Amino acid sequence: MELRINSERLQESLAELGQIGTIQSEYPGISGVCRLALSEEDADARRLVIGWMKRENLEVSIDQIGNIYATGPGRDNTLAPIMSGSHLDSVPTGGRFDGALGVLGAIEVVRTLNDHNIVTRRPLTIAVFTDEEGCRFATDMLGSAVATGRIQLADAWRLCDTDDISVKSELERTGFLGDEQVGQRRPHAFIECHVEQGPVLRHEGYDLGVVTGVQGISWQRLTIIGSPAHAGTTPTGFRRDAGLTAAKINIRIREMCLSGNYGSDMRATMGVVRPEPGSINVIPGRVVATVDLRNPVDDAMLAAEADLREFLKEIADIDGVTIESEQTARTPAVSFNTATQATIASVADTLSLRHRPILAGAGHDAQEWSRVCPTAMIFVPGENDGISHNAMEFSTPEQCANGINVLLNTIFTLAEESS
Ligand code: HGY
Ligand code: MN
Ligand code: MN
Repeated sequence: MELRINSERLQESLAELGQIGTIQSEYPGISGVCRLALSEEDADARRLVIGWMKRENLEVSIDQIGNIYATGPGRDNTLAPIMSGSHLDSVPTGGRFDGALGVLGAIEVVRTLNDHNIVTRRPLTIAVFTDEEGCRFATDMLGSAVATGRIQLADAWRLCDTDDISVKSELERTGFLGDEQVGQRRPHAFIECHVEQGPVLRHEGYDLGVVTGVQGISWQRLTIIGSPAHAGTTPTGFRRDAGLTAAKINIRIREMCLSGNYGSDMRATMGVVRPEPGSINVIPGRVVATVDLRNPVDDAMLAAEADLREFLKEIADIDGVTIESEQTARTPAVSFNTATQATIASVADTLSLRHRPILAGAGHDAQEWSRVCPTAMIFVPGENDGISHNAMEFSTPEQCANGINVLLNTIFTLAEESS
């Protein structure tokens, strides 16, 4: 039996959630969201979603890193649940679908099963994970990484934002410092539906992507120390210009990508460049800059990191500055469970939806859960070349419904598995 979701209801939920932390974009009439992890906006979004979970008679529990788990009973509650979910936090210029589609889609799955009075064999858990984006507290997938043992709770609690406000104090302030002990949950399987955040599916005419895995991620924060000096009186030869060094590093990471020496898919971004004192007539004496490297091949990532380390030493000498590097996130490339992928593909076939295997360019909570249980993802195409981390992020109601219908029927299939 193929079930179908209530697409209008899903769209209403996406629209209502999209009102929380809404920001106007530079595009007339297009709004995005800014819901930084554990901000008031993130907390409001969490409270809205918990209300919807309780309306479906799900039992809600919050763990010590603020992850939210909402569970509905199965026919056999001795069996491990099927878990599905994603995140509600966003980047500062976020779209309405990144993370939200996975959370609201999982809620729509439960709503649809309840509409039909269907109780699956296994219990179902919907999850909302804390600080997936990593923009505010400097490391990504924080909630999932703690729940699956990659990051220790105490280390996570200690992380601070640029105002020196800690994760733990924000969990307390927002009321999401839960008492469920982290690391206890081991679902039978984890499925996440997410927007592709890229152009491939839309351009190639596919309805959805069966995600094969996630590429490796390496984040570092650089602190470049030169000396502030007068922009007018300081001869070029006397300068120790941290801003110039940051620019050279940015050019170098682009050259590394274009060189082909680290594979054809390496990507590098200097997303943060904060010169100090930031005055037009002062040579920057200090710059905080971030480097985000992505590579689907672990050896190539290691080579890129090593070569960048060498370059930093060289350029520090040449420019007369010092460069401190702090690794803030590092995850290897991940492959998802092939049997779980096959279930998604077969469900998509049953629903006559065109699909292809696709590697995730972005990091996702599913990458963490893939270490502890069979895990896979469903990608939904996006309009506007699949742009994301941008208010123009948009997937049509039909694209969303296709993805969540596959999520629904995949969960329904997996929930009947005995082992
Ligand atoms: O940065 C990422 O890949 C994800 O959006 N957190
Ligand atoms: Mn996301
Ligand atoms: Mn994102």
